[in-house]
Amino acid sequence: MEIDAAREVRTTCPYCGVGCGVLAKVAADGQVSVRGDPDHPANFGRLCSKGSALAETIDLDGRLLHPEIDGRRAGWDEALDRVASTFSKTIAEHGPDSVAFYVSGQLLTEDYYVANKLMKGFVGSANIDTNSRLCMASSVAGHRRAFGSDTVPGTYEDLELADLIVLVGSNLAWCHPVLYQRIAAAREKRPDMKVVLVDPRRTMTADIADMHLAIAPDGDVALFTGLLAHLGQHNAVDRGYISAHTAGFGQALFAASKLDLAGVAAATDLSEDELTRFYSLFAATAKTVTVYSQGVNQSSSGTDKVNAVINCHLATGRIGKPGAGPFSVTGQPNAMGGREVGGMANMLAAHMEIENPEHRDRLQRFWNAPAVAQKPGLKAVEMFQALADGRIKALWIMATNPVDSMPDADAVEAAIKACPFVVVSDVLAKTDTVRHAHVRLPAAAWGEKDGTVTNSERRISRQRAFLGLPGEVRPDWWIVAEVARRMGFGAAFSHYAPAEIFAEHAALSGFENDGARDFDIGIYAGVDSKTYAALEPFQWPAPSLSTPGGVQAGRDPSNTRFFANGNFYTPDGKARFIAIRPASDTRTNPDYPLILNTGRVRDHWHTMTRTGKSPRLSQHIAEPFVEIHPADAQRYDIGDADIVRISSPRGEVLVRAMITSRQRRGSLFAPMHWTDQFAAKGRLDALTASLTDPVSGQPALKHVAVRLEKFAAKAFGFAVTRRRPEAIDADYWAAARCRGGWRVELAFAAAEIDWTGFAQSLFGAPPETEMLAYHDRDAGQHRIAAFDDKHLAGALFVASGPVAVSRGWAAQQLEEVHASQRERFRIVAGRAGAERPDAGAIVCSCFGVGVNQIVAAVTAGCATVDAIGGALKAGTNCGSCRAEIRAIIQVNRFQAAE
Ligand SMILES: Nc1nc2c(c(=O)[nH]1)N[C@H]1C(S)=C(S)[C@@H](COP(=O)(O)OP(=O)(O)OC[C@H]3O[C@@H](n4cnc5c(=O)[nH]c(N)nc54)[C@H](O)[C@@H]3O)O[C@H]1N2
Ligand SMILES: Nc1nc2c(c(=O)[nH]1)N[C@H]1C(S)=C(S)[C@@H](COP(=O)(O)OP(=O)(O)OC[C@H]3O[C@@H](n4cnc5c(=O)[nH]c(N)nc54)[C@H](O)[C@@H]3O)O[C@H]1N2
Ligand code: SF4
Ligand SMILES: [Mo]
Repeated sequence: MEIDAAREVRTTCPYCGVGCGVLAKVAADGQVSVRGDPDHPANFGRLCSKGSALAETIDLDGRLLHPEIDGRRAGWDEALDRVASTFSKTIAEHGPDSVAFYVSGQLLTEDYYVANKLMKGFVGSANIDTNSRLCMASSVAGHRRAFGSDTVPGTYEDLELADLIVLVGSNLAWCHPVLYQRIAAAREKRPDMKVVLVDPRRTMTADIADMHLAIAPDGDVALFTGLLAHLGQHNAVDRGYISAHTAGFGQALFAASKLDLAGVAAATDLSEDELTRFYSLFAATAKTVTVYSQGVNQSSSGTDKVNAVINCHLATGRIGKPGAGPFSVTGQPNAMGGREVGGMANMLAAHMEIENPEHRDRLQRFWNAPAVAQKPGLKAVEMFQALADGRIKALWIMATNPVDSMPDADAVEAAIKACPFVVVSDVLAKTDTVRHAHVRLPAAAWGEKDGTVTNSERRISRQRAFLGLPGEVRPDWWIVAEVARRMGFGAAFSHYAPAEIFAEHAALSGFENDGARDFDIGIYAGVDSKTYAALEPFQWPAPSLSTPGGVQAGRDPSNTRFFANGNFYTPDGKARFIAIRPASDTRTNPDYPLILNTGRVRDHWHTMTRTGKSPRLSQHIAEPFVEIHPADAQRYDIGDADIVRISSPRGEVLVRAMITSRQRRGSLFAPMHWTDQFAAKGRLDALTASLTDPVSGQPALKHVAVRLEKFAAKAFGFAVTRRRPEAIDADYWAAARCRGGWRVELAFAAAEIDWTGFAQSLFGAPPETEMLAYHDRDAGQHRIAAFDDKHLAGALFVASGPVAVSRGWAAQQLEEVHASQRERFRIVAGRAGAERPDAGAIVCSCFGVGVNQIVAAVTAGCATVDAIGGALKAGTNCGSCRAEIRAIIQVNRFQAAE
């Protein structure tokens, strides 16, 4: 492909479901730069910290550039033949349900469409499921129960038009930062706008909340059934909407009335006063949007939570109207696109239903398919169980890392290892999953591939290539189509390119769609490559104007919201209330007395395969940690920065303790990001259970019973090293990129160690390397530095407690010239870096401003986020850190006043 170096290419961010437009440019020297697309309707030019750092994540370091079979390099022909012949043979011997695909919301729609078509139309099994099962399944199931279709009714604009935003189980400030910023900006213009946050812990999102309801884990069903009862009791429902457009209100209200306010208070651990204030606010505010995410979906009652929320919006008629509606925000860049193509095991393409014989028949005719799947396939958790017990004999994993992200991950890893044939398509050569693949297929990465993604508001945007394909990498759609061709399905998979696949997908959405299916982009059925190349972001529905769906009764074609006037996708066109009764749920027991909640941090993405490459993003939080309430810390004799072991019946992790009253008592929170590539024992999903929601099959990743204990470390260490360390011989370690190399946190159960030998191996330093050392054995203090000529190859600092050396200073030494022996000695001298103030943990990734610098500026009189920006520039670029800066100002001004 021809890439025009001087031009800015309009593409879309590959991280979260906000789906921000990005302008990417390759300079003459090959340097890539990115900025927000001012014309994209998701972000209007904004980017968060992850989006801003995209250019740091696209180097070829660690990339898988050639196909491999059993660990040796192979040609494409051989690799594709091996995949096709093994799948064909397995299907011939054991039937179509003996094979499976496990795919991802990070595939582009075109990739996803082809993979789903191969499995559900040509292999004849529905054993294709996706990491969206861990992410969006409960929302999908809740939508389908209520609306008869998987429809997100609203748009981003509603967040700006609302008078009340209720955020449920969503850490928007860190996980959908640009939406958070849009809300923050709207709130500045209209200070009357209210925000309520429902989250067991006080996250950074609480910064814009007028009310934070620190709900008991999984108290949400009780909270929202209580709200429905309150709306009924206080005559705050929309009788007209209920009778014209819904069914089942009476039963739902009856079920809700079983729990009185005291019962709700007990189930949610909120006071009756808090509940009444929230309920009254909701009842009184017509323009209310309820935004929800993984605190809702990833639960054993996830689908009920979704319907409990939707019930309240149906009861008040607040749906599909400007500034009003339930709003499930999607996680991955193409979670929504995956749902459109039917990437889940219980759906067909184009929002058709696998249980519906007419839909199966329609798909069969459209694809001219030999074997349309007749029944739902295995959902993710079931799929890996079937792998473990040998029912699945060949598995193809694309664009996801289940050894790190599936619940009960050690068992998942064992199942993958035991499977006779595992294919992984990935962009990296080494991940915890790729290492177990028999065949490794090198996929094109962001910046190299072309296609479309759909964001949380149903907006379809192009991802466009601005880099050539390195090595032998190929786009995912090409890889799947080539395998399909070699399995004998050539006619249906040849002459493909992204534009043609998109046109086919659009045509299917409009095929025999008389308005009975919500997903319809039939207007693009005939799209050619030129139009596709220039495609502007658009929202669905976008039916062909010649179909009845194009002028569907009751829907204004210029309005892309759904359901303001009913017209639900149920047989009678009415939405369904779901009668829900909250169930009590005690998971803890004397052996595992604490509840572990899991999720995300601001600057890392999932299993860190991309954000882990960026020094900027790796400095915000550089190691795995667990948030512990001070009372629990005291109970288990844990001090701040201690190393702790968290265990469940399935596995254990070692992480750093972070003691904070933002956490609920009895609960812990730890991030999901760390893997074997970045830490000794940080794979959090080794702890989680395969317990799933009975309707959606989504695992309860936010509520796991665990035990906590201090890891008896005798020695702690911190190191910087220019080379990436290999095989670190320490009980605890966590490695993170910094500008000159790597920084490593360490802890050891033994105090007597040959520290010089350890340092040498950690730095990967040849024996002739000059080593300077300082040892104080009585105090347990050791400092060792290695130089090759004037440059620091590595420095190790060991102490009997958590090491106090300035991380920023130490990392910087890797980039400096140490010309004289005196300068080299300074690294191991008494107070390393003491003359340079430690910036502290990095808060502002864009300008590298640390917490200590911000505290100093607050002490010097800066009282607002803007004042800090003026003094230090922090928070003035992407703005993702503004909530944290505000929190630092609040705490420190409060302390100064004490
Ligand atoms: N920085 C960053 N952003 C991301 C991602 C990332 O990896 N990093 N991933 C993307 C993806 S795929 C997704 S799915 C989204 C996820 O986005 P979010 O859902 O916002 O993120 P999480 O941190 O998983 O969980 C959200 C919150 O749910 C809370 N919670 C836990 N249990 C409960 C409960 O019982 N009730 C309620 N009400 N809340 C509860 C947690 O305390 C947590 O703060 O983020 C997307 N954006
Ligand atoms: N405990 C706990 N576990 C969780 C969650 C949680 O909150 N708590 N959240 C869950 C959720 S919501 C999600 S979405 C999952 C995410 O979990 P995963 O999907 O496992 O995480 P990623 O790191 O995004 O994995 C993407 C993989 O695809 C590769 N890749 C990137 N681009 C491409 C491409 O274009 N083509 C191909 N073929 N490969 C590519 C990357 O290198 C990486 O290996 O984790 C789930 N697991
Ligand atoms: S909010 Fe950030 S991560 Fe999400 S799409 Fe926008 S720039 Fe990317
Ligand atoms: Mo997700």
